[in-house]
Amino acid sequence: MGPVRQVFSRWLVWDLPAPVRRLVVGLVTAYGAALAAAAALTRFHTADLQVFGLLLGCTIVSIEMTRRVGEPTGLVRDVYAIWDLPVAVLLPPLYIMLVLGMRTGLSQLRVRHSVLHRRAYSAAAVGMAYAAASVIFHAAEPSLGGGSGAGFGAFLWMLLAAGCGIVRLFVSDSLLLAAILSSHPQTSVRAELIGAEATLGNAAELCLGLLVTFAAAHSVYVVLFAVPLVVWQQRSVRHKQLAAEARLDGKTGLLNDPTWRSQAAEELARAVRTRTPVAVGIIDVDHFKRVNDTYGHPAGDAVLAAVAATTMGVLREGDLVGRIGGEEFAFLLPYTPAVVAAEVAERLRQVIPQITIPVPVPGDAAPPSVTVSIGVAAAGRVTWSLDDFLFAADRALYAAKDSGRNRVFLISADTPGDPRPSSVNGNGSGPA
Ligand code: GH3
Ligand code: MG
Ligand code: MG
Repeated sequence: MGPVRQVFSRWLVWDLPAPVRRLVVGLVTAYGAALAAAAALTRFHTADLQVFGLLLGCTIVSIEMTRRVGEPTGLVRDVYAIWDLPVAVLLPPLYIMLVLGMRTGLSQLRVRHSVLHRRAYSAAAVGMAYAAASVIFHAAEPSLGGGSGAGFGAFLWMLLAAGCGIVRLFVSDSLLLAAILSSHPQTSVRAELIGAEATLGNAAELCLGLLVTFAAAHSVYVVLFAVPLVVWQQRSVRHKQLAAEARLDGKTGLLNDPTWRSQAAEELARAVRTRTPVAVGIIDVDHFKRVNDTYGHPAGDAVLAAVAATTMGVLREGDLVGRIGGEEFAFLLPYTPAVVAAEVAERLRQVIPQITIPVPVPGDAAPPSVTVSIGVAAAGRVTWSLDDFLFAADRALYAAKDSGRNRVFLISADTPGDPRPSSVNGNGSGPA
């Protein structure tokens, strides 16, 4: 294989399911076309190039001074809008599109080698959004009359810039959401996009961006005073993201094993104090090795992510879900008696085989689908430790596997004895 083919084969975009591939290729191509059109339409002025050079320099310094902090692998949040907004507002759209392209290249080379199509898509999404904001700003600015001058006129000018910043955020988040949801339909990104913390972060970033824009409109070198502020802000945002990410399992987004155990132990201590019932369950995917053998490891990973997302969807907000092994997941249900825990596990057992997994399928094979076996250990009054619960749930899981898989088995601390099939609806819990 020649070097060009090698590069292209690493561009994993070709492995994506068709709708996601169309979205990625479509947006990146449209971005290239918009960039070419903007380049053809832009009249270059020395003053513009000076502002562009200075703000681009600030961006590069900010990246270089924070790159050792690293970059999280999920939805990446940063504070570069503080440098982007002035470029979009003060200069023709071409410049912000160039900044996005250059920053993406620099992040890829200097911070973290990420999957190329993901970086390209993000850059195109944010770049298109800024280009739209820039076009709107330049179209509306003349009607304000006074420019960024002073007094109330300046306030109106800032309001227009703020409006464009909000348009940018809305367009880029919508495009990112479209890609996330078309590749992982079950993903919940509400907290990351519109949670309280995210909204406050966006507001702070926008306001700082507006102040820098106003300063740059009056005297461009003043923006240098914002450099330490942006570096400091970027570091703290990244630290927070990385600390949160270290608690999660990278493949599924669930709590990882140590985090799940420590939070589960806290929940158990609380259940002992408040004398409330608790149930702990272990889910094991049936014959998972066959999925890997038939469809390949990446498809296996997609199945794990889909099972995790579905489990999160079925359980309630306060329930704890973690990935405790390769294809094993654990859940803890606070305030939940045995009979309800069995119902919840039964719902999972029935829902998981219905998941459609968005992966390319070899030849005319059927898309992957899996069943699960679940062992549940429940206690009305908690006297067991977490290890006791897990040991009991594991025994119940083995009993479920032994009796043919695709079943829920239950052990109750209140009625000692061997694991028994949970008898939701009085039918016994197993395949029809
Ligand atoms: P059983 O019904 O008895 O549980 O059979 P099984 O095939 O699910 O169980 P087994 O323990 O034999 O195999 C588990 C497989 O899970 C083997 C391992 O390669 C695979 N696995 C573990 N972690 C991962 C992962 O992160 N990704 C993928 N794709 N496969 C994984
Ligand atoms: Mg297993
Ligand atoms: Mg298994």
